[in-house]
Amino acid sequence: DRLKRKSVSISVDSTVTPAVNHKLWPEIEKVTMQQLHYARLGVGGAGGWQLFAEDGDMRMYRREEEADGLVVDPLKACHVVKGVTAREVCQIFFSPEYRSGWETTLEDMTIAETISNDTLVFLQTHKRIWPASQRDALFWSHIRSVPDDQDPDASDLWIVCNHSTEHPQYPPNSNKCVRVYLTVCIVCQTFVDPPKDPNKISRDDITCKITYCSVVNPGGWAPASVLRAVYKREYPKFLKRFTSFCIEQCKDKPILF
Ligand code: 6CM
Repeated sequence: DRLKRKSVSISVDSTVTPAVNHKLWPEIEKVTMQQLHYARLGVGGAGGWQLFAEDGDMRMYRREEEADGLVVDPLKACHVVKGVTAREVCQIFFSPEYRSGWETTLEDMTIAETISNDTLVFLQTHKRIWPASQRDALFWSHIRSVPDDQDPDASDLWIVCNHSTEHPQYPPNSNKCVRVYLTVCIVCQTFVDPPKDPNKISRDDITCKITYCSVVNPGGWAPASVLRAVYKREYPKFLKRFTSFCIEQCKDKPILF
C-alpha cells in the first residue's frame, strides 16, 4: 500500500513530469513559480488593489491598468469553500472534461497539444462581446502540487497556471477572432478542522482556500468601458459558478487529497 501511494504522488510530482523534456518547460516552470509567489502576496498596503465585488467569503480586487491604450486590469480574488480539497478544485479547473460545465464565456475548446497528463495546450474561443470582435486564446495549462515553504507542516497546496503561448498550427487572427493574451493562476490550500485522523475526515471537516489571479490583454481594440463592465459582471459570476460546480461534482465522491 505504501508503494502504491508513492507511485500516485510521483505521477503528480513536478520534478518527474515528462513535461520537463518539452521546449516550453523552462517557461512553464518559471511562470508557474512566479504566479504562485504573486498569488500569495496580500492585497493590502501599497499594492493598490481596489475591492470591486464581495459575496459571502468571496472578495474580488482589481487594479486599473492600460497597455498601449488597452485595458489590462490585473484581478485578484480570494474565496473560501467548504467540503472540497485543493486538489479537487485544481483538478476541475485544469481538466478539459469539466470546462464547459463552469466556463460561462466559452464557445469552443480544443486541446492543441498534450504535453503530459499535467500540462496541456488549449485553444479556446470565447463568446463575442458587442461591439468588439470575438476573442480566442491559446495557452498552456499546468497543474501541480507544491510544498508550502511558508508552513512546511501544512501540505496540500496546489496550483494551476495558464499562460498564453504560440503554436504553428494555430496562428493568431486566422479564424476571425482577435487573440487575447493571458496569465491566470488558481492557488488552493486544504484545511482540516478539527485536525483528525486522515481516515476519519468527512467533507464537513474540510475547507479550501482559493486565490485566483488573472491578467488578460484583449489583444486588439475593445472599448475600455464595455470591457470593464463585462469583467465586473463576469468574474464574480465565474468564481461563484466554478466553486458551486466543484462542490456539486465532489459531494458524493471519496475525498481526494
Ligand atoms: O480563468 C478562467 N478560465 C480559464 C479556462 O477557460 C482560462 C481562460 C481564460 C480566458 C479569459 C479570456 C476571456 C476573454 C473573453 C471575453 C469574455 C467574453 C464574455 C462575454 C459574455 C457574454 O484561464 C476564467 C475566466 C473568466 C473570465 C470572465
